[in-house]
Amino acid sequence: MKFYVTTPIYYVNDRPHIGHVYTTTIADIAARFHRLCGDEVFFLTGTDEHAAKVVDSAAEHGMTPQQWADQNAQAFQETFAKLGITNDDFIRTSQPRHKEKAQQYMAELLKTGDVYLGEYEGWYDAGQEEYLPENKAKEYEFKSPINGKPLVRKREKNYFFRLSQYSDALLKLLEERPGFVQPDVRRKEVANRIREGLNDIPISRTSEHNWGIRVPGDEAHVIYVWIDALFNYLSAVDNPERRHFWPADVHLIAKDILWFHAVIWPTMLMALKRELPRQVYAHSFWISEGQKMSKSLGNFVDLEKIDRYVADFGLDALRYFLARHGPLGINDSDFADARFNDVYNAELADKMGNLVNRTLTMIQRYRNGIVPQPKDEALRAVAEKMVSAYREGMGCLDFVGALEALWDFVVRSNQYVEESAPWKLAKDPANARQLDGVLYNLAESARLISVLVTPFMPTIAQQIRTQLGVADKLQVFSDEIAWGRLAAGTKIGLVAPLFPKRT
Ligand code: ME8
Repeated sequence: MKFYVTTPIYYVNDRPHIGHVYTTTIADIAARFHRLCGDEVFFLTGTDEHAAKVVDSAAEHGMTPQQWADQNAQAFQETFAKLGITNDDFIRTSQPRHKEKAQQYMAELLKTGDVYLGEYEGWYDAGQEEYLPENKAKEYEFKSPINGKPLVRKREKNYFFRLSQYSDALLKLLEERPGFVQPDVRRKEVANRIREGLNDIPISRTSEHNWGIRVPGDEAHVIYVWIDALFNYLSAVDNPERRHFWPADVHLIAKDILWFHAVIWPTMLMALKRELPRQVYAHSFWISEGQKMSKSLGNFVDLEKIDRYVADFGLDALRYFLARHGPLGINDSDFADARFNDVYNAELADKMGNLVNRTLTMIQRYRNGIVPQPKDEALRAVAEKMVSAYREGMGCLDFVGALEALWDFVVRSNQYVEESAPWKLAKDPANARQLDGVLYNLAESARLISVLVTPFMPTIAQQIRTQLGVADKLQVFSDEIAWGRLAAGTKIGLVAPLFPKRT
């Protein structure tokens, strides 16, 4: 099976922050899981570079827009590399390979009869590069719902796309394929807004700055930056080697840009007669220390702060925190320092770290570091039930559910240690076989945990495997999850705490 996952392409004007890191990390976890399952994965991220504000910022910094974009795109690439993100490609909309394809799609659109030249006047949110419908503009008191800056009344001659003709097709799509927009609440929001009526939308802008992709055959216009940006998902794989990846399996985004992905993008693809992506998944937002992140409040989780967390707790702990306590689903999440600390200590150090550490320490102490023979399969049924819940969660981006199932199993295994009290069994040689069986079950649990945490905490997973003496490369997921795979007689490695306690 193939699996094609994308993140938004980020505005090159911003510095990367926790929001960008979050979506990209979630996509990375999905990509790693599918690779583990043996799927052929294509994981795409990148930068959106033709926004008008790039021209302004570049000028402020005494650079050309391209120089400014190059510098900032590099910051994103370096950040993702540093954070161990395994994207297969990084697309930049200023790259010739993208520009060429975008022009080709635009030329195709111009021929469809769905596009006409018209004039538009409306309320424009310059920060978001989008027009707001009259009623929305009013609702937000003519200020940007995103950055609070006043909307601008603007009039432009543009190429328009007949979005208004697509209401029925879109509503049918949402009804027939409920998985197309997830979570359900978001799909319903989109459907309700479609029912309020769709206006035709501009897909070009007058090219004031010579920054953007020209509309083929019309020097006066560039492709509207949002249309240019959406094209990236297709342009990146629109070549003989990658064509089989289309349609994308999931476009991972946050709720702020759902309209573009759930309404505009599929209608573009319908007009272009291309297959639609299988899913658009819109997660919610990180806030920070209980409030909306804002530079002026000083609660922005920026790169420097992210670096500090990685230095203090390790990259894998950050990934775990993002996946387990982040805004997948419909609720916003709070990135709070105290919460991070608690999660690290309670869930990582006390539960998982402790289970693995005490298991290996006992094998060291009571069995000279050799994994003993199995006796019974006391944990097998719970393990199998957990694996199936984990699998289900991983398959539908319910990473919180998958991790909950896994952590329940960790808790159950810790209880099993208490109940079977190996330290008591060790006192009487008559219990030797019993003790063997308990230690084997625990070691096998640790192995299984190492497999299942791999997409979330690849380094920790490898550390567990090295300590357990099974450091060789993971085989395919379906084999690895079979209970009893750990060979008796395995010599364990050096034992060390996975998550040293923090205060
Ligand atoms: O919108 N919490 O780019 P962008 C969680 N270029 N995720 C967040 C977040 C937060 N507080 N803030 C940002 C654009 N994000 C366009 C996209 S795609 C064809 C073009 C993440 O740089 C989240 O994924 O503003 C959100 O959708 C994205 O960053 C917006 O990134």
